[in-house]
Amino acid sequence: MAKLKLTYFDFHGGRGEPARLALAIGGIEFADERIPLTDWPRRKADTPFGALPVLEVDGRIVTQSNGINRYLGKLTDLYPTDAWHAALCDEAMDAVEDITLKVVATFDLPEAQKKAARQALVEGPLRLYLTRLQERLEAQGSLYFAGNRLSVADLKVFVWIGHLKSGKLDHIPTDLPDRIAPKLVEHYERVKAIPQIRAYYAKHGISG
Ligand SMILES: N[C@@H](CCC(=O)N[C@@H](CS)C(=O)NCC(=O)O)C(=O)O
Repeated sequence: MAKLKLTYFDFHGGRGEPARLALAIGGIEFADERIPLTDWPRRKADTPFGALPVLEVDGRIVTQSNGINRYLGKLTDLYPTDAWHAALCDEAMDAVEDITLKVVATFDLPEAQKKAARQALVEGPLRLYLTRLQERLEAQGSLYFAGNRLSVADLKVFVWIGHLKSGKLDHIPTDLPDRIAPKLVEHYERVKAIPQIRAYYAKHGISG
């Protein structure tokens, strides 16, 4: 087995979290490097695109979270082998990327503008992505996004719904997913109940 090191920020969630969860589910050992935000300005220039996550495989590095998810999904049997199911898996992951970019664009706005921008997101894009992702899940039988079994797409959507529900995003009501996309919340709870995921968060001191 290749020697793996995953570098991401020292918080739970974000673009590095699905990769951590895939490795935990697959029971694959890896160096779990978590960079404090205070160290980031010093480390940023050492990364290929000035961003994280970065995956190191036997000394070689690769970036781009969804590509990393696919690579690790192949190592952990969490990426569909069927081409159509793989396309569905990619669709869900890329949709989460699209909406994430819209939310991230509000992070550094002055408070009044941030409030207005996030209220507009709640009424527009967030509502749309929640609705449409729920429809895509339902079209696959409501349990998983691709191939009727767990894949890295489920992990990516799980992390996104967790972020929306976390209360860390001011002006985005934490019950938005429950109101707009209850099937995605059921999916979130289903993924959260996976024994390796429970064990992973328990190991990191996160309960519930
Ligand atoms: N397209 C890249 C985006 C990576 C990205 O923007 N990562 C954020 C954290 S989620 C980051 O490193 N931000 C710090 C910065 O841009 O300085 C990916 O999917 O990996």
